[in-house]
Amino acid sequence: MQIPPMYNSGVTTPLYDCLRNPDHLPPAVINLEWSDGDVTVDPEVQIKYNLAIMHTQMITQSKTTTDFFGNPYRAGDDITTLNGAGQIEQTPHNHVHTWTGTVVDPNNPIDMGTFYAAARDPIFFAHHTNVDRMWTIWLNQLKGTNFTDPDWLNAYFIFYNEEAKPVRVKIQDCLDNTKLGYTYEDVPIPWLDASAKPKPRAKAKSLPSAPDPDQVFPTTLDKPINVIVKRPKRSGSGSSEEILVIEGIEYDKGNYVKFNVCINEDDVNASHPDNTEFLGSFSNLPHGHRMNVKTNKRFRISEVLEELGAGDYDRVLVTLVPKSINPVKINGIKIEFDS
Ligand SMILES: [Cu+2]
Repeated sequence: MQIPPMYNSGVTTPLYDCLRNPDHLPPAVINLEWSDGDVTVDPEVQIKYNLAIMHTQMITQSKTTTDFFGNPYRAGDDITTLNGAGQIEQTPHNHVHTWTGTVVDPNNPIDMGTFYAAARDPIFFAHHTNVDRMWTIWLNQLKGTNFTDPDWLNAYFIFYNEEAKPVRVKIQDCLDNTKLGYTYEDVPIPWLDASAKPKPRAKAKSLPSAPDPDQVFPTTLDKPINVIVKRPKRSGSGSSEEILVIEGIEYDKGNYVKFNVCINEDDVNASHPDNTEFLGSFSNLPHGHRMNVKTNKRFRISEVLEELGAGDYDRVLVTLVPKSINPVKINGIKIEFDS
């Protein structure tokens, strides 16, 4: 879980890029939930966290096609309202970018740490190939399915072919890597069984007091916020899962933004990605241009609450922990059933 040596042999290799965070060169182990200012932990501990993060993102939080890919974004939609990104697009994808290419000032990231310049670093292509490999694992081993919506299948991008001629490539032409002439090496997947575990506690205790979301939001997230959120009543024999929705997250997409989200956690300073209480994070990889945008972030929580021994609680404690200094406004938090 380090930058491979072939990318790091100084100026003797074209795969080297001097615009990487010098603190993150080998032997540093990547932090797949990296926030600017995180303290470094022992390599074995970081690897344990990373495996739990992968399990959470690829399995616990990626049950449906929309979980994995994100919500539809169609031609003509308002470009300032983002409907919600896919799970692995945020974590680990965004954090591999920022971990590799953010130095000192998260608002002035270099190469990998910023959207417009990421592909100047040759390691970008290895990173994105690995995201593609995760997609293949999710389809073939975890039995995920692609969208069948024609708007998605027929969406296209312009690339240049080997004769430097522009060609139109549709998404539906890229869905089977074997037809594109490549497969991924069949290697063990160490995160398949690495699920996060509840923190050891004497017994489930009652939740600490905290305000309702209506008393807190909208607000700027400049310090940790606790709210107690009511769970919706289940009608009939419905079995759809509960989704925690962080609503109306407003920020400037030119900025680095990150906050973590915990559930039924009474000590967020001691909450780590291998704890079930650590749900995950919201993050924005800085773009080259500025624009105020608004989006939502969704987390599956039914299984999480069962694991925490809180399956029959009628409310949950949700904590948002800012991990960046740029302004982020939150408009609400609610729990709804998966539709
Ligand atoms: Cu990327």
